[in-house]
Amino acid sequence: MNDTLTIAVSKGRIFKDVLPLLARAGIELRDDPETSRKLILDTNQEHVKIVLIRTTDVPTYVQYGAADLGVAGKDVLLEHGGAGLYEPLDMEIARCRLMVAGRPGASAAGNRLRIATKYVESARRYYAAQGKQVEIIKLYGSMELAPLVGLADLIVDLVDTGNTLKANGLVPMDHIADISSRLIVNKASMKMKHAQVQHFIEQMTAAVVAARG
Ligand code: PRT
Ligand code: MG
Repeated sequence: MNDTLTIAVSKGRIFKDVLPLLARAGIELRDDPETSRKLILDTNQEHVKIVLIRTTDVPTYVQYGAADLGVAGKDVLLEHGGAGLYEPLDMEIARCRLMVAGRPGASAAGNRLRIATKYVESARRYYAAQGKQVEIIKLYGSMELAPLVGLADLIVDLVDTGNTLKANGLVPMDHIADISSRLIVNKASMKMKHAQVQHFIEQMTAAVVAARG
């Protein structure tokens, strides 16, 4: 088991974008994740396995060495804090922007702005850097609803096309960060499995460059 590289990836948009990069490195899945209920997927390379987990859990698995490597959105990494992890490569996939949004002309209903978000740490840092006192309300999804029902004045959320905001009568306001998915590596694995990990990072780097076209 110890010469196996375990790579943590979440289902959804990251997985879809990671598959072609793995394929360029000659790594193909043995199981079809659409039909299989397995959480540990074999690949055509005996020593490479993929574990499928929730996107917010990816840094945690890698931090504790339950996976040697992982692919996680920068949004998730900013919330996690990065303890126990190296972040050697921008995979340049699942790109979007972390933004402040609200109803046009939104202002504080009370004496402090109320911000609804899943990205509590990023929001806290952003407003602290601006010297603004805000109240942050943690949500787990559907942030767009919060300003419509008076739960918050503004939201901090990911924006790609902007269609979700638009459909809910919201407008993008301030840009907080550009987001893409990053390759992350457990710090102990980087030492103990150095040759294998380094080889994988080099393969992924070449795949990312090739994908630029
Ligand atoms: O959905 P699930 O509970 O499984 O988890 P998840 O939502 O975290 O997974 P997934 O696959 O949706 O997102 C994984 C990662 O993709 C995120 O952590 C980001 O790094 C990245 N990513 C890139 C995005 C988007 N683009 C994105 N547009 N993640 C979410 N969105 C959502 C956004 O939150 C908003 O609801 O899409 C909506 C906005 O999209 P537009 O195109 O309407 O602007
Ligand atoms: Mg989602």
